[in-house]
Amino acid sequence: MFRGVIDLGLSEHVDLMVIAGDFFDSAYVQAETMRFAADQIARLEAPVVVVPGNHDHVGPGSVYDRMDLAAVAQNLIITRDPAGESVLLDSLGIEVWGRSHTEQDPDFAPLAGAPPRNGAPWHIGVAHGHYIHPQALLSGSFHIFKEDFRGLDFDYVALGHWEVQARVDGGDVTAAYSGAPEGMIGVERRRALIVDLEASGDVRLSSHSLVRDDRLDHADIPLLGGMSRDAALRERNRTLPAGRGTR
Ligand SMILES: [Mn+2]
Repeated sequence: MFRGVIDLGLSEHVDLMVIAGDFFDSAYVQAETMRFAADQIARLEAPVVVVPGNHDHVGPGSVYDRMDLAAVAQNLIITRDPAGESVLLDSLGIEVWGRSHTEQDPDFAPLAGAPPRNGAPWHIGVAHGHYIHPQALLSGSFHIFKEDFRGLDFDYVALGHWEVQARVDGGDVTAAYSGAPEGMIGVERRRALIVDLEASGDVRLSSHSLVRDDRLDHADIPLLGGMSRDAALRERNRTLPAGRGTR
């Protein structure tokens, strides 16, 4: 599937690839798998920015300390700063910002401290976390609430952590989970997202199957509405059995 993602990038002539975390499932993947990943990234011949998620976190025991992937794939940029880090791709007029996960922080807020744009025409955020929508309530960690998008100076937010592919309501900001190309049981798989940053300033997504001739336009990609923190807490307390859910 990853080979297919790179093939799609090549056939679509992408200028940049963003991987919004959980690129590797754990720090214990085989060296052969890491080498394969780096070889594939090197084929793209465009910058590839990885913002590590919880499965491929930075810090002690990081999978990225096992092997110098960027020595094989010189177009690979891995962010490392849990407080957030910007990567300027000057020739593209794009700046990418994201916070790298560590294993130590269950209260990690993926969009906290997002900076305003800093001169580059396009500003892309990367957020690895769990978007809270009416069916999601407060399960999982690394919550992203509707209000977390308010005031963000991003043209697009690339979301990671979910296997499903979906757009989410980011207010004025276009935001989506690409989903995991390999997917998981019960989740449609074998797709990747292409993001078009158009001269008009519009951001348009398209979803591409990696195994058949099948493309979904922006409006046909499922869209989930979000919840505020307060509404999610109220709803969770209402639906939990009496005596539980005191917060
Ligand atoms: Mn994750």
